[in-house]
Amino acid sequence: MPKNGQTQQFNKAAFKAAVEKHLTTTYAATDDTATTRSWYLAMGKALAEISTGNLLATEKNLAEQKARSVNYLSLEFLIGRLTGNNLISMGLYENVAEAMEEMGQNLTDLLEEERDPALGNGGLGRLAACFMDSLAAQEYPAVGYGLHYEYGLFRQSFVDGRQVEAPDAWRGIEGYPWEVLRPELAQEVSLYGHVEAYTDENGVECRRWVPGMTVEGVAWDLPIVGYDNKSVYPLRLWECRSNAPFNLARFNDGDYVGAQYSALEAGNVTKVLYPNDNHDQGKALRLMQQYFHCACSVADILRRHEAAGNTIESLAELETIQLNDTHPTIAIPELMRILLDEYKLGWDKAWEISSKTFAYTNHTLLPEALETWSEALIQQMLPRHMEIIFEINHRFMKLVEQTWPGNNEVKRKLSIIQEGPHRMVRMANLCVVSTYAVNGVAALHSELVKRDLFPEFNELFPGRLTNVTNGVTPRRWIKYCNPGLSALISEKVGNDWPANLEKIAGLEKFADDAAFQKRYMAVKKENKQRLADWVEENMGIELDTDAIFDIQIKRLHEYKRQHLNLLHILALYHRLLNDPTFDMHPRVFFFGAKAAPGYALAKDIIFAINKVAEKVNNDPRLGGKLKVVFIPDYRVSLAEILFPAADVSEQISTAGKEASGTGNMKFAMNGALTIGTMDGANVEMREEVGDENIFIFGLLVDEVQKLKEEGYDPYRYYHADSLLRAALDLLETDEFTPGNPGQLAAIRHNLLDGGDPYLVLADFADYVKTHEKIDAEYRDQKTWARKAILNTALMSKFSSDRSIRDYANNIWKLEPVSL
Ligand code: 26M
Repeated sequence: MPKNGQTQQFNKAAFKAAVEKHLTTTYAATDDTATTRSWYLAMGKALAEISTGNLLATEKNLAEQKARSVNYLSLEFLIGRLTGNNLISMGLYENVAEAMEEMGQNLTDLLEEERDPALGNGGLGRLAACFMDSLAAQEYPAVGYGLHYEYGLFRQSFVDGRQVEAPDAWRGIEGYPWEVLRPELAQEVSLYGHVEAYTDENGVECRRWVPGMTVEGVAWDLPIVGYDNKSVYPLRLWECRSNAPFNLARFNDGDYVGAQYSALEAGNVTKVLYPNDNHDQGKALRLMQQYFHCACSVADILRRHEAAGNTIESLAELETIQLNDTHPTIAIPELMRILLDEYKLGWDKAWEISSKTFAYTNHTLLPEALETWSEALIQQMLPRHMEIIFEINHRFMKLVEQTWPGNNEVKRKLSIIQEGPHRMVRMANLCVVSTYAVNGVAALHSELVKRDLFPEFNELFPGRLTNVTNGVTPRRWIKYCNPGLSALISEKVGNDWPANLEKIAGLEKFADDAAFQKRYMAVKKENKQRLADWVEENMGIELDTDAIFDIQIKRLHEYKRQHLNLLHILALYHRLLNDPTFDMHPRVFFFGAKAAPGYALAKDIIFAINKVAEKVNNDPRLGGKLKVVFIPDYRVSLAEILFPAADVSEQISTAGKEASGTGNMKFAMNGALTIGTMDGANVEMREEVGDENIFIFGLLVDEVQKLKEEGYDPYRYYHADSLLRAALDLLETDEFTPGNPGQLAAIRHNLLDGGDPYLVLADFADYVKTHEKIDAEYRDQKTWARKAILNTALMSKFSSDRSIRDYANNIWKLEPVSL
């Protein structure tokens, strides 16, 4: 098979016939009535026919070979549009463009018809999508298990600068062309009820769950197409449907009708993705989503295992289950329940299998993001699971007693059950106790997991806590989104770099080559123009592509410090208007961010940035030097335009708070220079590119901790720094909200009287100084080009292919199986 070419047999006439067939029989359109949308849908269906065939072939081959597989359990997969990406993976981009052209259709226009499947919030969901891409590209046998939400992450618009949320019906009324229903894989899922003791036919005392009701789980598969190979793995998404006839009988016989049902209509369970990010809310319906996801997924894993003719005792040899954060933790007691109550294994055997099957990834240290569930809620919804959790904890507490005899404090700290008036189940503790591997997502983060979050667990289970640094797929985040740069890279290092990112190191030797620098910067300019065109067309703001494009795109959160960026903008505004000696290279500050709907301060920050943008963009006194653009409804498809267009990447979280970051990697690959703190994966990026090719500022983790211990006083910085004072005080005036002073004051208040929990003021001065350095260095385009090229050249570590190899070699012990 020729590599980096067409991996798919392509018969143009047959393909065109398939498109025509779907146009008429699936979408009831004729050549005359078909819209661009119907053409896109029909093309998608014709392509899905190919991928579905390969999906079934891959499934069959893996079952026959009894291959060891990973099951990636995640409540979120932020996959982004599939059509363009799958065309690239199949090696059919040009062929299909030509076929569609012959039918009078432009492929680029057709691709724009696809809505983003926004089945995730941010980093964690996008990581799951990159990992599926890398598993398939390297043919590590895998199934992704997620939820088929009817509504994905809300759509965001701004009304008078304020975020307004609207539902995201990502499938449209026609359904999503890439998804295939797998009716034969449906599962029944139980909820509520009680546990009863009984004596089995052998006279053994047993316990079993007598459910109060059941719902149905229906599987939809999305094809994850391996780049440049024939493997296609399923992303299996479960949709909840009510099985009303069965339930009605139970509802009617009186016994089972209780208040507990009133909240639930089965159709609601997978209705909508919860829009939280790094914040735990403890809502019952969310627990139901988690359990529904886990019950369907575990049952499907066991079904596959048995269908391939394997015994339950060999489960851990053939299957591993990776938990993407604690969201799918309930899969652990679910597997234990099945092993104990259905397979009738003893506790020790069941525990051995289960604890050798599960591994867990931690994505956060933020206390408010660590999930806990009320014991009472679990008891009511999943009574047998609560029993099993108690038993796990009971046995674990004995181990703690052996290790630290008589030490009740350490028991209280490590217990899976948090004591108090309302007992809570700590899901992270349950994970660490019940899995064979726990990993953080960047070197620094994993060290802090060991040192600060779970020090005693690290003593109890030496070697269990490890690191796998995150990565991103170079197929979507370079090849697909940055065709100009991709062509340039291929010319210099050959065209197999998307599957072997180590190859881009070959660019290093061109970093000082003036001709190459010119072409590299010309590509950057084109990408900036593409973004400027989008902004002009969609927001009516005109931009100068000679300006520095400075971009911060990520969820809105205090710890990510979009308000530090805002304060810097206010400082520039102040200096441009008040300091005649001050000069700066023109700059455009871009933001893209959604705030969780209940997060008031995050919404205030969005409002403030929008108000500042309104004023700044129209103030003739600034001479066009300063522009602020808040891109509405930031999502994967817009990220694909933003990353390639950046000169400067903002990665400015308080040290110790951002577990890894992944946008930081996408920017650097695409030649943006990072301004960032020593946090998350920024630390490792600095190691790769060298200190001269990244702009690091701010307090280090230990300095942050020390300052907090000593008693941090934000007013000290306010009084000592007149520029900071000017910036903060602007928030109290009506400068940006004419006639309404104080509309932006909540941010100032949070920073000064609210104690500035993320040390924005402490890092402000260094941040400003570092931006001055950026301003100066940008003026020397040769040096800048050299640094940008080196960033692209030295990012190979951050391919998600490398992350997946780390998981496969160090945790999963998984071998590729090629089709
Ligand atoms: C919580 C409760 C209810 C509903 C949803 C949630 C929830 C959803 C997503 C909580 C956290 C969620 O995601 C957290 C996240 O995205 N973390 C990021 O993970 C990335 C991948 O590892 C890291 O790069 C980021 O640093 C980390 O913040």
